[in-house]
Amino acid sequence: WWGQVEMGPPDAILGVTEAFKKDSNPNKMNLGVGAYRDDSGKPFVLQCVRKAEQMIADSGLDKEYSPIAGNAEFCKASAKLAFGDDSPVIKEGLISTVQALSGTGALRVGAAFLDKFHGSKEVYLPKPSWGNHTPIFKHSGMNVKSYRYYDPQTYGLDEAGCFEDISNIPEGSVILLHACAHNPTGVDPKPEQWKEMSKIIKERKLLPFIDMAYQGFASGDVDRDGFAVRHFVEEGHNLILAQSYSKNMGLYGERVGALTFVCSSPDEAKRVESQVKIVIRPMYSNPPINGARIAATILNNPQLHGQWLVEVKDMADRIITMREQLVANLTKEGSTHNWQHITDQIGMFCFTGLKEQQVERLTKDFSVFLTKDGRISIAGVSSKNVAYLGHAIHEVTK
Ligand code: PLP
Ligand code: TYF
Repeated sequence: WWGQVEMGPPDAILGVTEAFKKDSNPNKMNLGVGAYRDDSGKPFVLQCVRKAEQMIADSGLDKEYSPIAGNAEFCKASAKLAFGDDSPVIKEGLISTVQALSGTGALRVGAAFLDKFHGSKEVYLPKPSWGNHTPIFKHSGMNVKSYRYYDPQTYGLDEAGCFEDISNIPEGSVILLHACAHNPTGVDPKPEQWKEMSKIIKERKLLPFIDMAYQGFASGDVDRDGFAVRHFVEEGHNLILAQSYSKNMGLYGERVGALTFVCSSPDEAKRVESQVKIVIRPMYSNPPINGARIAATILNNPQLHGQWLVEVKDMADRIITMREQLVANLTKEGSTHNWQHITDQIGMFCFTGLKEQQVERLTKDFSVFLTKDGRISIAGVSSKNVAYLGHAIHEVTK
């Protein structure tokens, strides 16, 4: 039956890990996938997660199905984390939040809802955007377009191009925004630029779909990283928000996320939620229970919450230190290029500006694995291998 099925290409990001595993060089580095590693290069489980797991195990909860919309305590706490404890949209009942299969699942359900209920099928992504955004929206029946975002000349935001393109997006379209720590570029708009974007988006009557996969990971402070989301809400936008706990709680494989609709009235929020549940039911019926319990326990227990904030900041700070050490090592190697963007860019990734051929050499000659676009996951850099990486990058950029 499947004789005609052609071999598919490996995933652009996860395929890098596959190639990395096959390499026998003891100095090899996996800078492909965005997954945090501690300074000894090991996957990191947060202490607050270990404690929450223990508390959950001790409480002897059952394993019944979750409701379609997931763990209600988790949903409430997620909305508070995103919008702030005293957010009027929460108090006034203007939001509807459902648990999702992490950020990817939140985007996918949100996109399916849009395909079913939104007037426009057009969604505009920043150029470039996370590689999975295009297939997620296409798979849901949406048409994917783009707006200018990154300027390869300055390694920063193409402010004029971005504003101009957004000003020309047809009314009613959906615009996807990365709340913070833009993937893959590490370039975020400054608060003033977010304000301008909010204004233009409102004038153009666009629907913002905000993807927040890294709250806390950009600055080390979850409230600061929530600036864009909170500003858009204060400005009265009705929007959709996808949240992920993969990175900021290190819950990658637990698949913990949330999808929130900010609506015009409590009645609208209830109607929207009823339909989101109808979208979810044939997709996966209801979400898994364990990860949401862990996240809810951390968010709702003041002591664990406090510890979590410290641990998020520790992860963010280690990444910032590695950025500085990478630049220091490039300088030590004698590189004459300007590498300031490595420290200017934020979050898990650095968009190095390396060309495809240089990326190929880095992998072939030095066993440094990264995506073809020159993105490196700084989370994979440690005090032990940063000198090697500096040397390797210098060698291919001489
Ligand atoms: N959105 C962006 C921009 C991401 O970078 C990621 C993960 O890398 C996600 C969403 C979703 O990840 P997950 O499905 O693990 O929450
Ligand atoms: O590194 C990145 O950009 C992500 C990481 O289910 C990732 O693609 C990997 C697996 C997954 C979601 C995100």
